[in-house]
Amino acid sequence: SEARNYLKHIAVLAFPMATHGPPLLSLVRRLSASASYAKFSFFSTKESNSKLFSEEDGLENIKPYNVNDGLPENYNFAGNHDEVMDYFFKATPGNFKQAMEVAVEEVGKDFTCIISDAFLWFAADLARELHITWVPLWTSSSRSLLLVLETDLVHQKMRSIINEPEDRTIDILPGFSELRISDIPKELFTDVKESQFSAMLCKMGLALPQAAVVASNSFEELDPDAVNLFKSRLPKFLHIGPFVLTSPDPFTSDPHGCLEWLDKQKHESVVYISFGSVITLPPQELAELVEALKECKLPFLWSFRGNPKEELPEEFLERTKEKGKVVSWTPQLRVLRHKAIGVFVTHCGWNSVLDSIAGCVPVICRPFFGDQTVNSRTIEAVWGTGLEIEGGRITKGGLMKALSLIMSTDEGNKMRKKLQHLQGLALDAVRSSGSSTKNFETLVEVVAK
Ligand code: U2F
Repeated sequence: SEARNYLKHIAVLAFPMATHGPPLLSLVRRLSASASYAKFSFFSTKESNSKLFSEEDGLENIKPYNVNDGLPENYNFAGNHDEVMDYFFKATPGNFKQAMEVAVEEVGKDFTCIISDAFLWFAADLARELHITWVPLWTSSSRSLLLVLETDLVHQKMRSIINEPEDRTIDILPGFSELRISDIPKELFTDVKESQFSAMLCKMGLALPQAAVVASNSFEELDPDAVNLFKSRLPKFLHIGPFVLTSPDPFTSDPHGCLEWLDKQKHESVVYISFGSVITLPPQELAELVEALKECKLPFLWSFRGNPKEELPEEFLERTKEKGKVVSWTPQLRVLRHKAIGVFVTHCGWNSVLDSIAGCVPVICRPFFGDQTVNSRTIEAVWGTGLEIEGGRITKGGLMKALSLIMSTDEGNKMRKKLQHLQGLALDAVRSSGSSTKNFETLVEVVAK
């Protein structure tokens, strides 16, 4: 296939951690289907590429290239994702540049465009040096990005209410009046010299206005206030999602037989628990969650990061083996679309939020970092599709209370109705004349230019 003459050669730069690669690859697959004249060279670390691509993919015009992950030789991963990220960022942009040269040589064509995860702000500089366009993809909510773009305003507002209680609301932008001090991502206040993540957000905020367009895995109708705010801040912001409705599900395999197990459970009876791809619960909260699951009568399915046999009490696993299933990974979207699921306990990672809308499953929110606190607040106070866990941390009492509100009162049904409404809006957005489809067509034009 290298012998083919491609009219365009597009570099795709992935952020290799958490669930950032899968949505970027979804976007690229979709683009490649409507741009067969283009070759897409996809750059990520070896580990990330090996999860994203398989031999059978048969993607003729998408080719993965590995970039150096920056880790010292024989590095032993002991659960510290921040450390891995620090090493990765130290290796950028040199690692990408090196691999990009290899791809240009192989394909025999210079790059005509760079698509990247928005986190990789330096792609703006690479594109400028090459005199080509930069198209970043934002993989989370519109609200969380607006707060990053308005970091100065956030700081100014916060200074004016210093020493006020954490649950004080803080009206930063029109339509954001429900936000409390505690919902503002703490990364916006961390010294950029001390945190790569904070430095990255800051640089990203400065770089994004240089993009030809910014794409996002959301849809306009989900958050009209945000759409309005973007008009003056990032006029070329294109909502082209949700990818759960536009693209094949990247996580379909079910080695632990979760779906078969769900088939045996009653309608809307199961509690599904997952805190995404990187978070492990602090020991105290793990213990409280275990106690709640022991006491409550509901069946549960738990996607557990780590080793359940080592980290969960044997007595708990033994006692709940009939009504509960603890596994290392589930086909989450399929799980949430299963009629047996009644509620989803989540960290509010953006992909999980979209999964919950696609499956119309009310959520109980336990956010941890970054965008998650804003997503959680939006779910409870704006969309009304879930509850925040009392006190911000999992306790037996707090969880039992939220579970019984959603599973045994009309609150759960009200949330499901609201979710059905949002799901309908999402389906409309991805129809042939829908907003996300139109925005995607604009994106194709930019990429093909
Ligand atoms: C980071 O998010 P995470 O990777 O921690 O979590 P999600 O955005 O919720 O994505 C998890 C994905 O993995 C899938 C699930 C989602 O697509 O369907 N999954 C699964 O298939 N099976 C499982 O057992 C568990 C998960 C970050 F932490 C967040 O704050 C950001 O919002 C997010 C996007 O930028 O990235």
